[in-house]
Amino acid sequence: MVNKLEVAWTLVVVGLLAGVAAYSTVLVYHLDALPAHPTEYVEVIGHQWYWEFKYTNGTDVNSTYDAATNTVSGGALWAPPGAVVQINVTSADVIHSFNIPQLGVRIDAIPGRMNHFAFTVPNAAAGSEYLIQCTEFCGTYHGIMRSFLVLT
Ligand SMILES: [Cu+2]
Repeated sequence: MVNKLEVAWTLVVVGLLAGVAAYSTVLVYHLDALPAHPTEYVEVIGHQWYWEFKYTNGTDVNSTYDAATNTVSGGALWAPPGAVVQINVTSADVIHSFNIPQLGVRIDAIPGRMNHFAFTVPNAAAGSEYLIQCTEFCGTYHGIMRSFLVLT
């Protein structure tokens, strides 16, 4: 004989799980949504072991990190405060991961694939720097595969 209480608590759990599944599905689509009109598009290309940034105005820089001085040469990811930046991320060799920890930006750089992510640059003073670090082990110099987001 079926206990009515068992049926009730089973239906309550099924209802809760269905609600969580529906909410999660909607949330995932919202998290993936890109802004209709970003301030800037930047193509980010991972290389062993540096980042390349291609801007829509034709500027193309290889950003190389110097661990001794904690500086980058060649260029950086430049953006004005408050800008909405869409990054289109790929790799020229192995899998990397483009990460700006302070801003919660993290997207994989995969050869042969273009991944998209958008974020809002903080309203901080011009010259402020945010560390960019590769977070996918990609070989010998993975640890110094760094750059900076620099506010212009
Ligand atoms: Cu890497």
